[in-house]
Amino acid sequence: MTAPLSWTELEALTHFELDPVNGPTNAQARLRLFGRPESDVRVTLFRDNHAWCPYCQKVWLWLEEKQIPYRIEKVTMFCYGEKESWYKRKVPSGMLPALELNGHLITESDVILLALERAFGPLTQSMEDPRVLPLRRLERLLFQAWCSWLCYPSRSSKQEQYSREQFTGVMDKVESALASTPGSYFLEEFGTADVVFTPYVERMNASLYYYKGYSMRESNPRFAAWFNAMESRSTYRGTQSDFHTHVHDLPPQMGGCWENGEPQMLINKHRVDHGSWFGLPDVAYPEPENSREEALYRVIKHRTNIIRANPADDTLFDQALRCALTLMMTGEPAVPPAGSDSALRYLRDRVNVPRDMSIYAAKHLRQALEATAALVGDGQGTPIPLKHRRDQNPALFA
Ligand SMILES: N[C@@H](CCC(=O)N[C@@H](CS)C(=O)NCC(=O)O)C(=O)O
Repeated sequence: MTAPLSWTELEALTHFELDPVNGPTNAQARLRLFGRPESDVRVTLFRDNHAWCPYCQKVWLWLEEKQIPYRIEKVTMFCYGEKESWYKRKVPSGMLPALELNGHLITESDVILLALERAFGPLTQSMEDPRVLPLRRLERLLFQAWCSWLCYPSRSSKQEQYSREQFTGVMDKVESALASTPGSYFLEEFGTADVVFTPYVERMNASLYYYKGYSMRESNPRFAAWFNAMESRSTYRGTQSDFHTHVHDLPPQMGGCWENGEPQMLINKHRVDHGSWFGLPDVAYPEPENSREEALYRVIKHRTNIIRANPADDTLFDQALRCALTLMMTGEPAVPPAGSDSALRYLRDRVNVPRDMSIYAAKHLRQALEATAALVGDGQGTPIPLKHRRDQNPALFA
């Protein structure tokens, strides 16, 4: 056992650097230039603070793929806190995403993509291409089958089985669509159809694993190959979330997610909530070498707010957090103060991907927080609320 490193000693252990403006896709940027001058910016994307909204992810990914210079304005979603009044004046419904193109405001993600296509050309294929239209319809069909299974309680195991078969039936159609062209993407080349599918299949993969014990990525080989191909793109990696973030973000947004209580579901749920987070089918690309350094860098940057937002005493949690970071960086366990187990697990449950850090960085941080907490007890943090996520209110981090 070792003593926890000081913040200064920890700072010396990270050389993580990322240029948010011209570097790879990232959730922290407020401006993206792709090496162009700021005077080239004609677009502002209004998206949610938590990089959670699936419709925002669709537009975000499109802009990143096309390398269109743009500004980002972040807005709070209703279930996380107070909607900014400047945004309500602009978009009275408060809905996201919205986009300003040459000063004109556009809402509705598909309308936004059509306007962007008109201004900058399509992303390989147009949204209205005759090969893309049936794929867009298939995506909505899969979405409906997913909602019917996930968001309504089953009154019997027969009904549960029916909902599952409805979903896997549509999934078979997705497999056939993917198999009908050479390569891993929906059409011959990566393009609009892949962007349209991305946000919700990422959420389906997470939620069905956790609430239904069904591993979409492991049960569908063409879909798995498509997911791997998406993960070969740094654009997608920059927007990609993890299982833990999704399964706890979804219930307030979807009006509830229903567990089926089956043995595999219970195993999966325990794994997503308590670890180990490595090896989960939320990611398959090899881990970048600097993921621990990234996690450390992000925690150091926001440590004052992280400590303030934690329900535990600041001095106690400061020390406990340094113990976890010491373990993460040196492999040496450092015993945290008695009573800090629930505070460490509170943070373990509130790391948000990709808002705070990328997927592997978050796995390391969750793992170190859990292992350090386990040295002093099995106390859990305040439960994650199901009806809202005001525990993640961005105002706490202003
Ligand atoms: N049809 C819309 C749907 C957009 C939508 O449902 N946005 C949700 C977030 S996923 C929203 O902004 N809700 C308001 C809020 O949560 O603050 C689109 O495609 O843009």
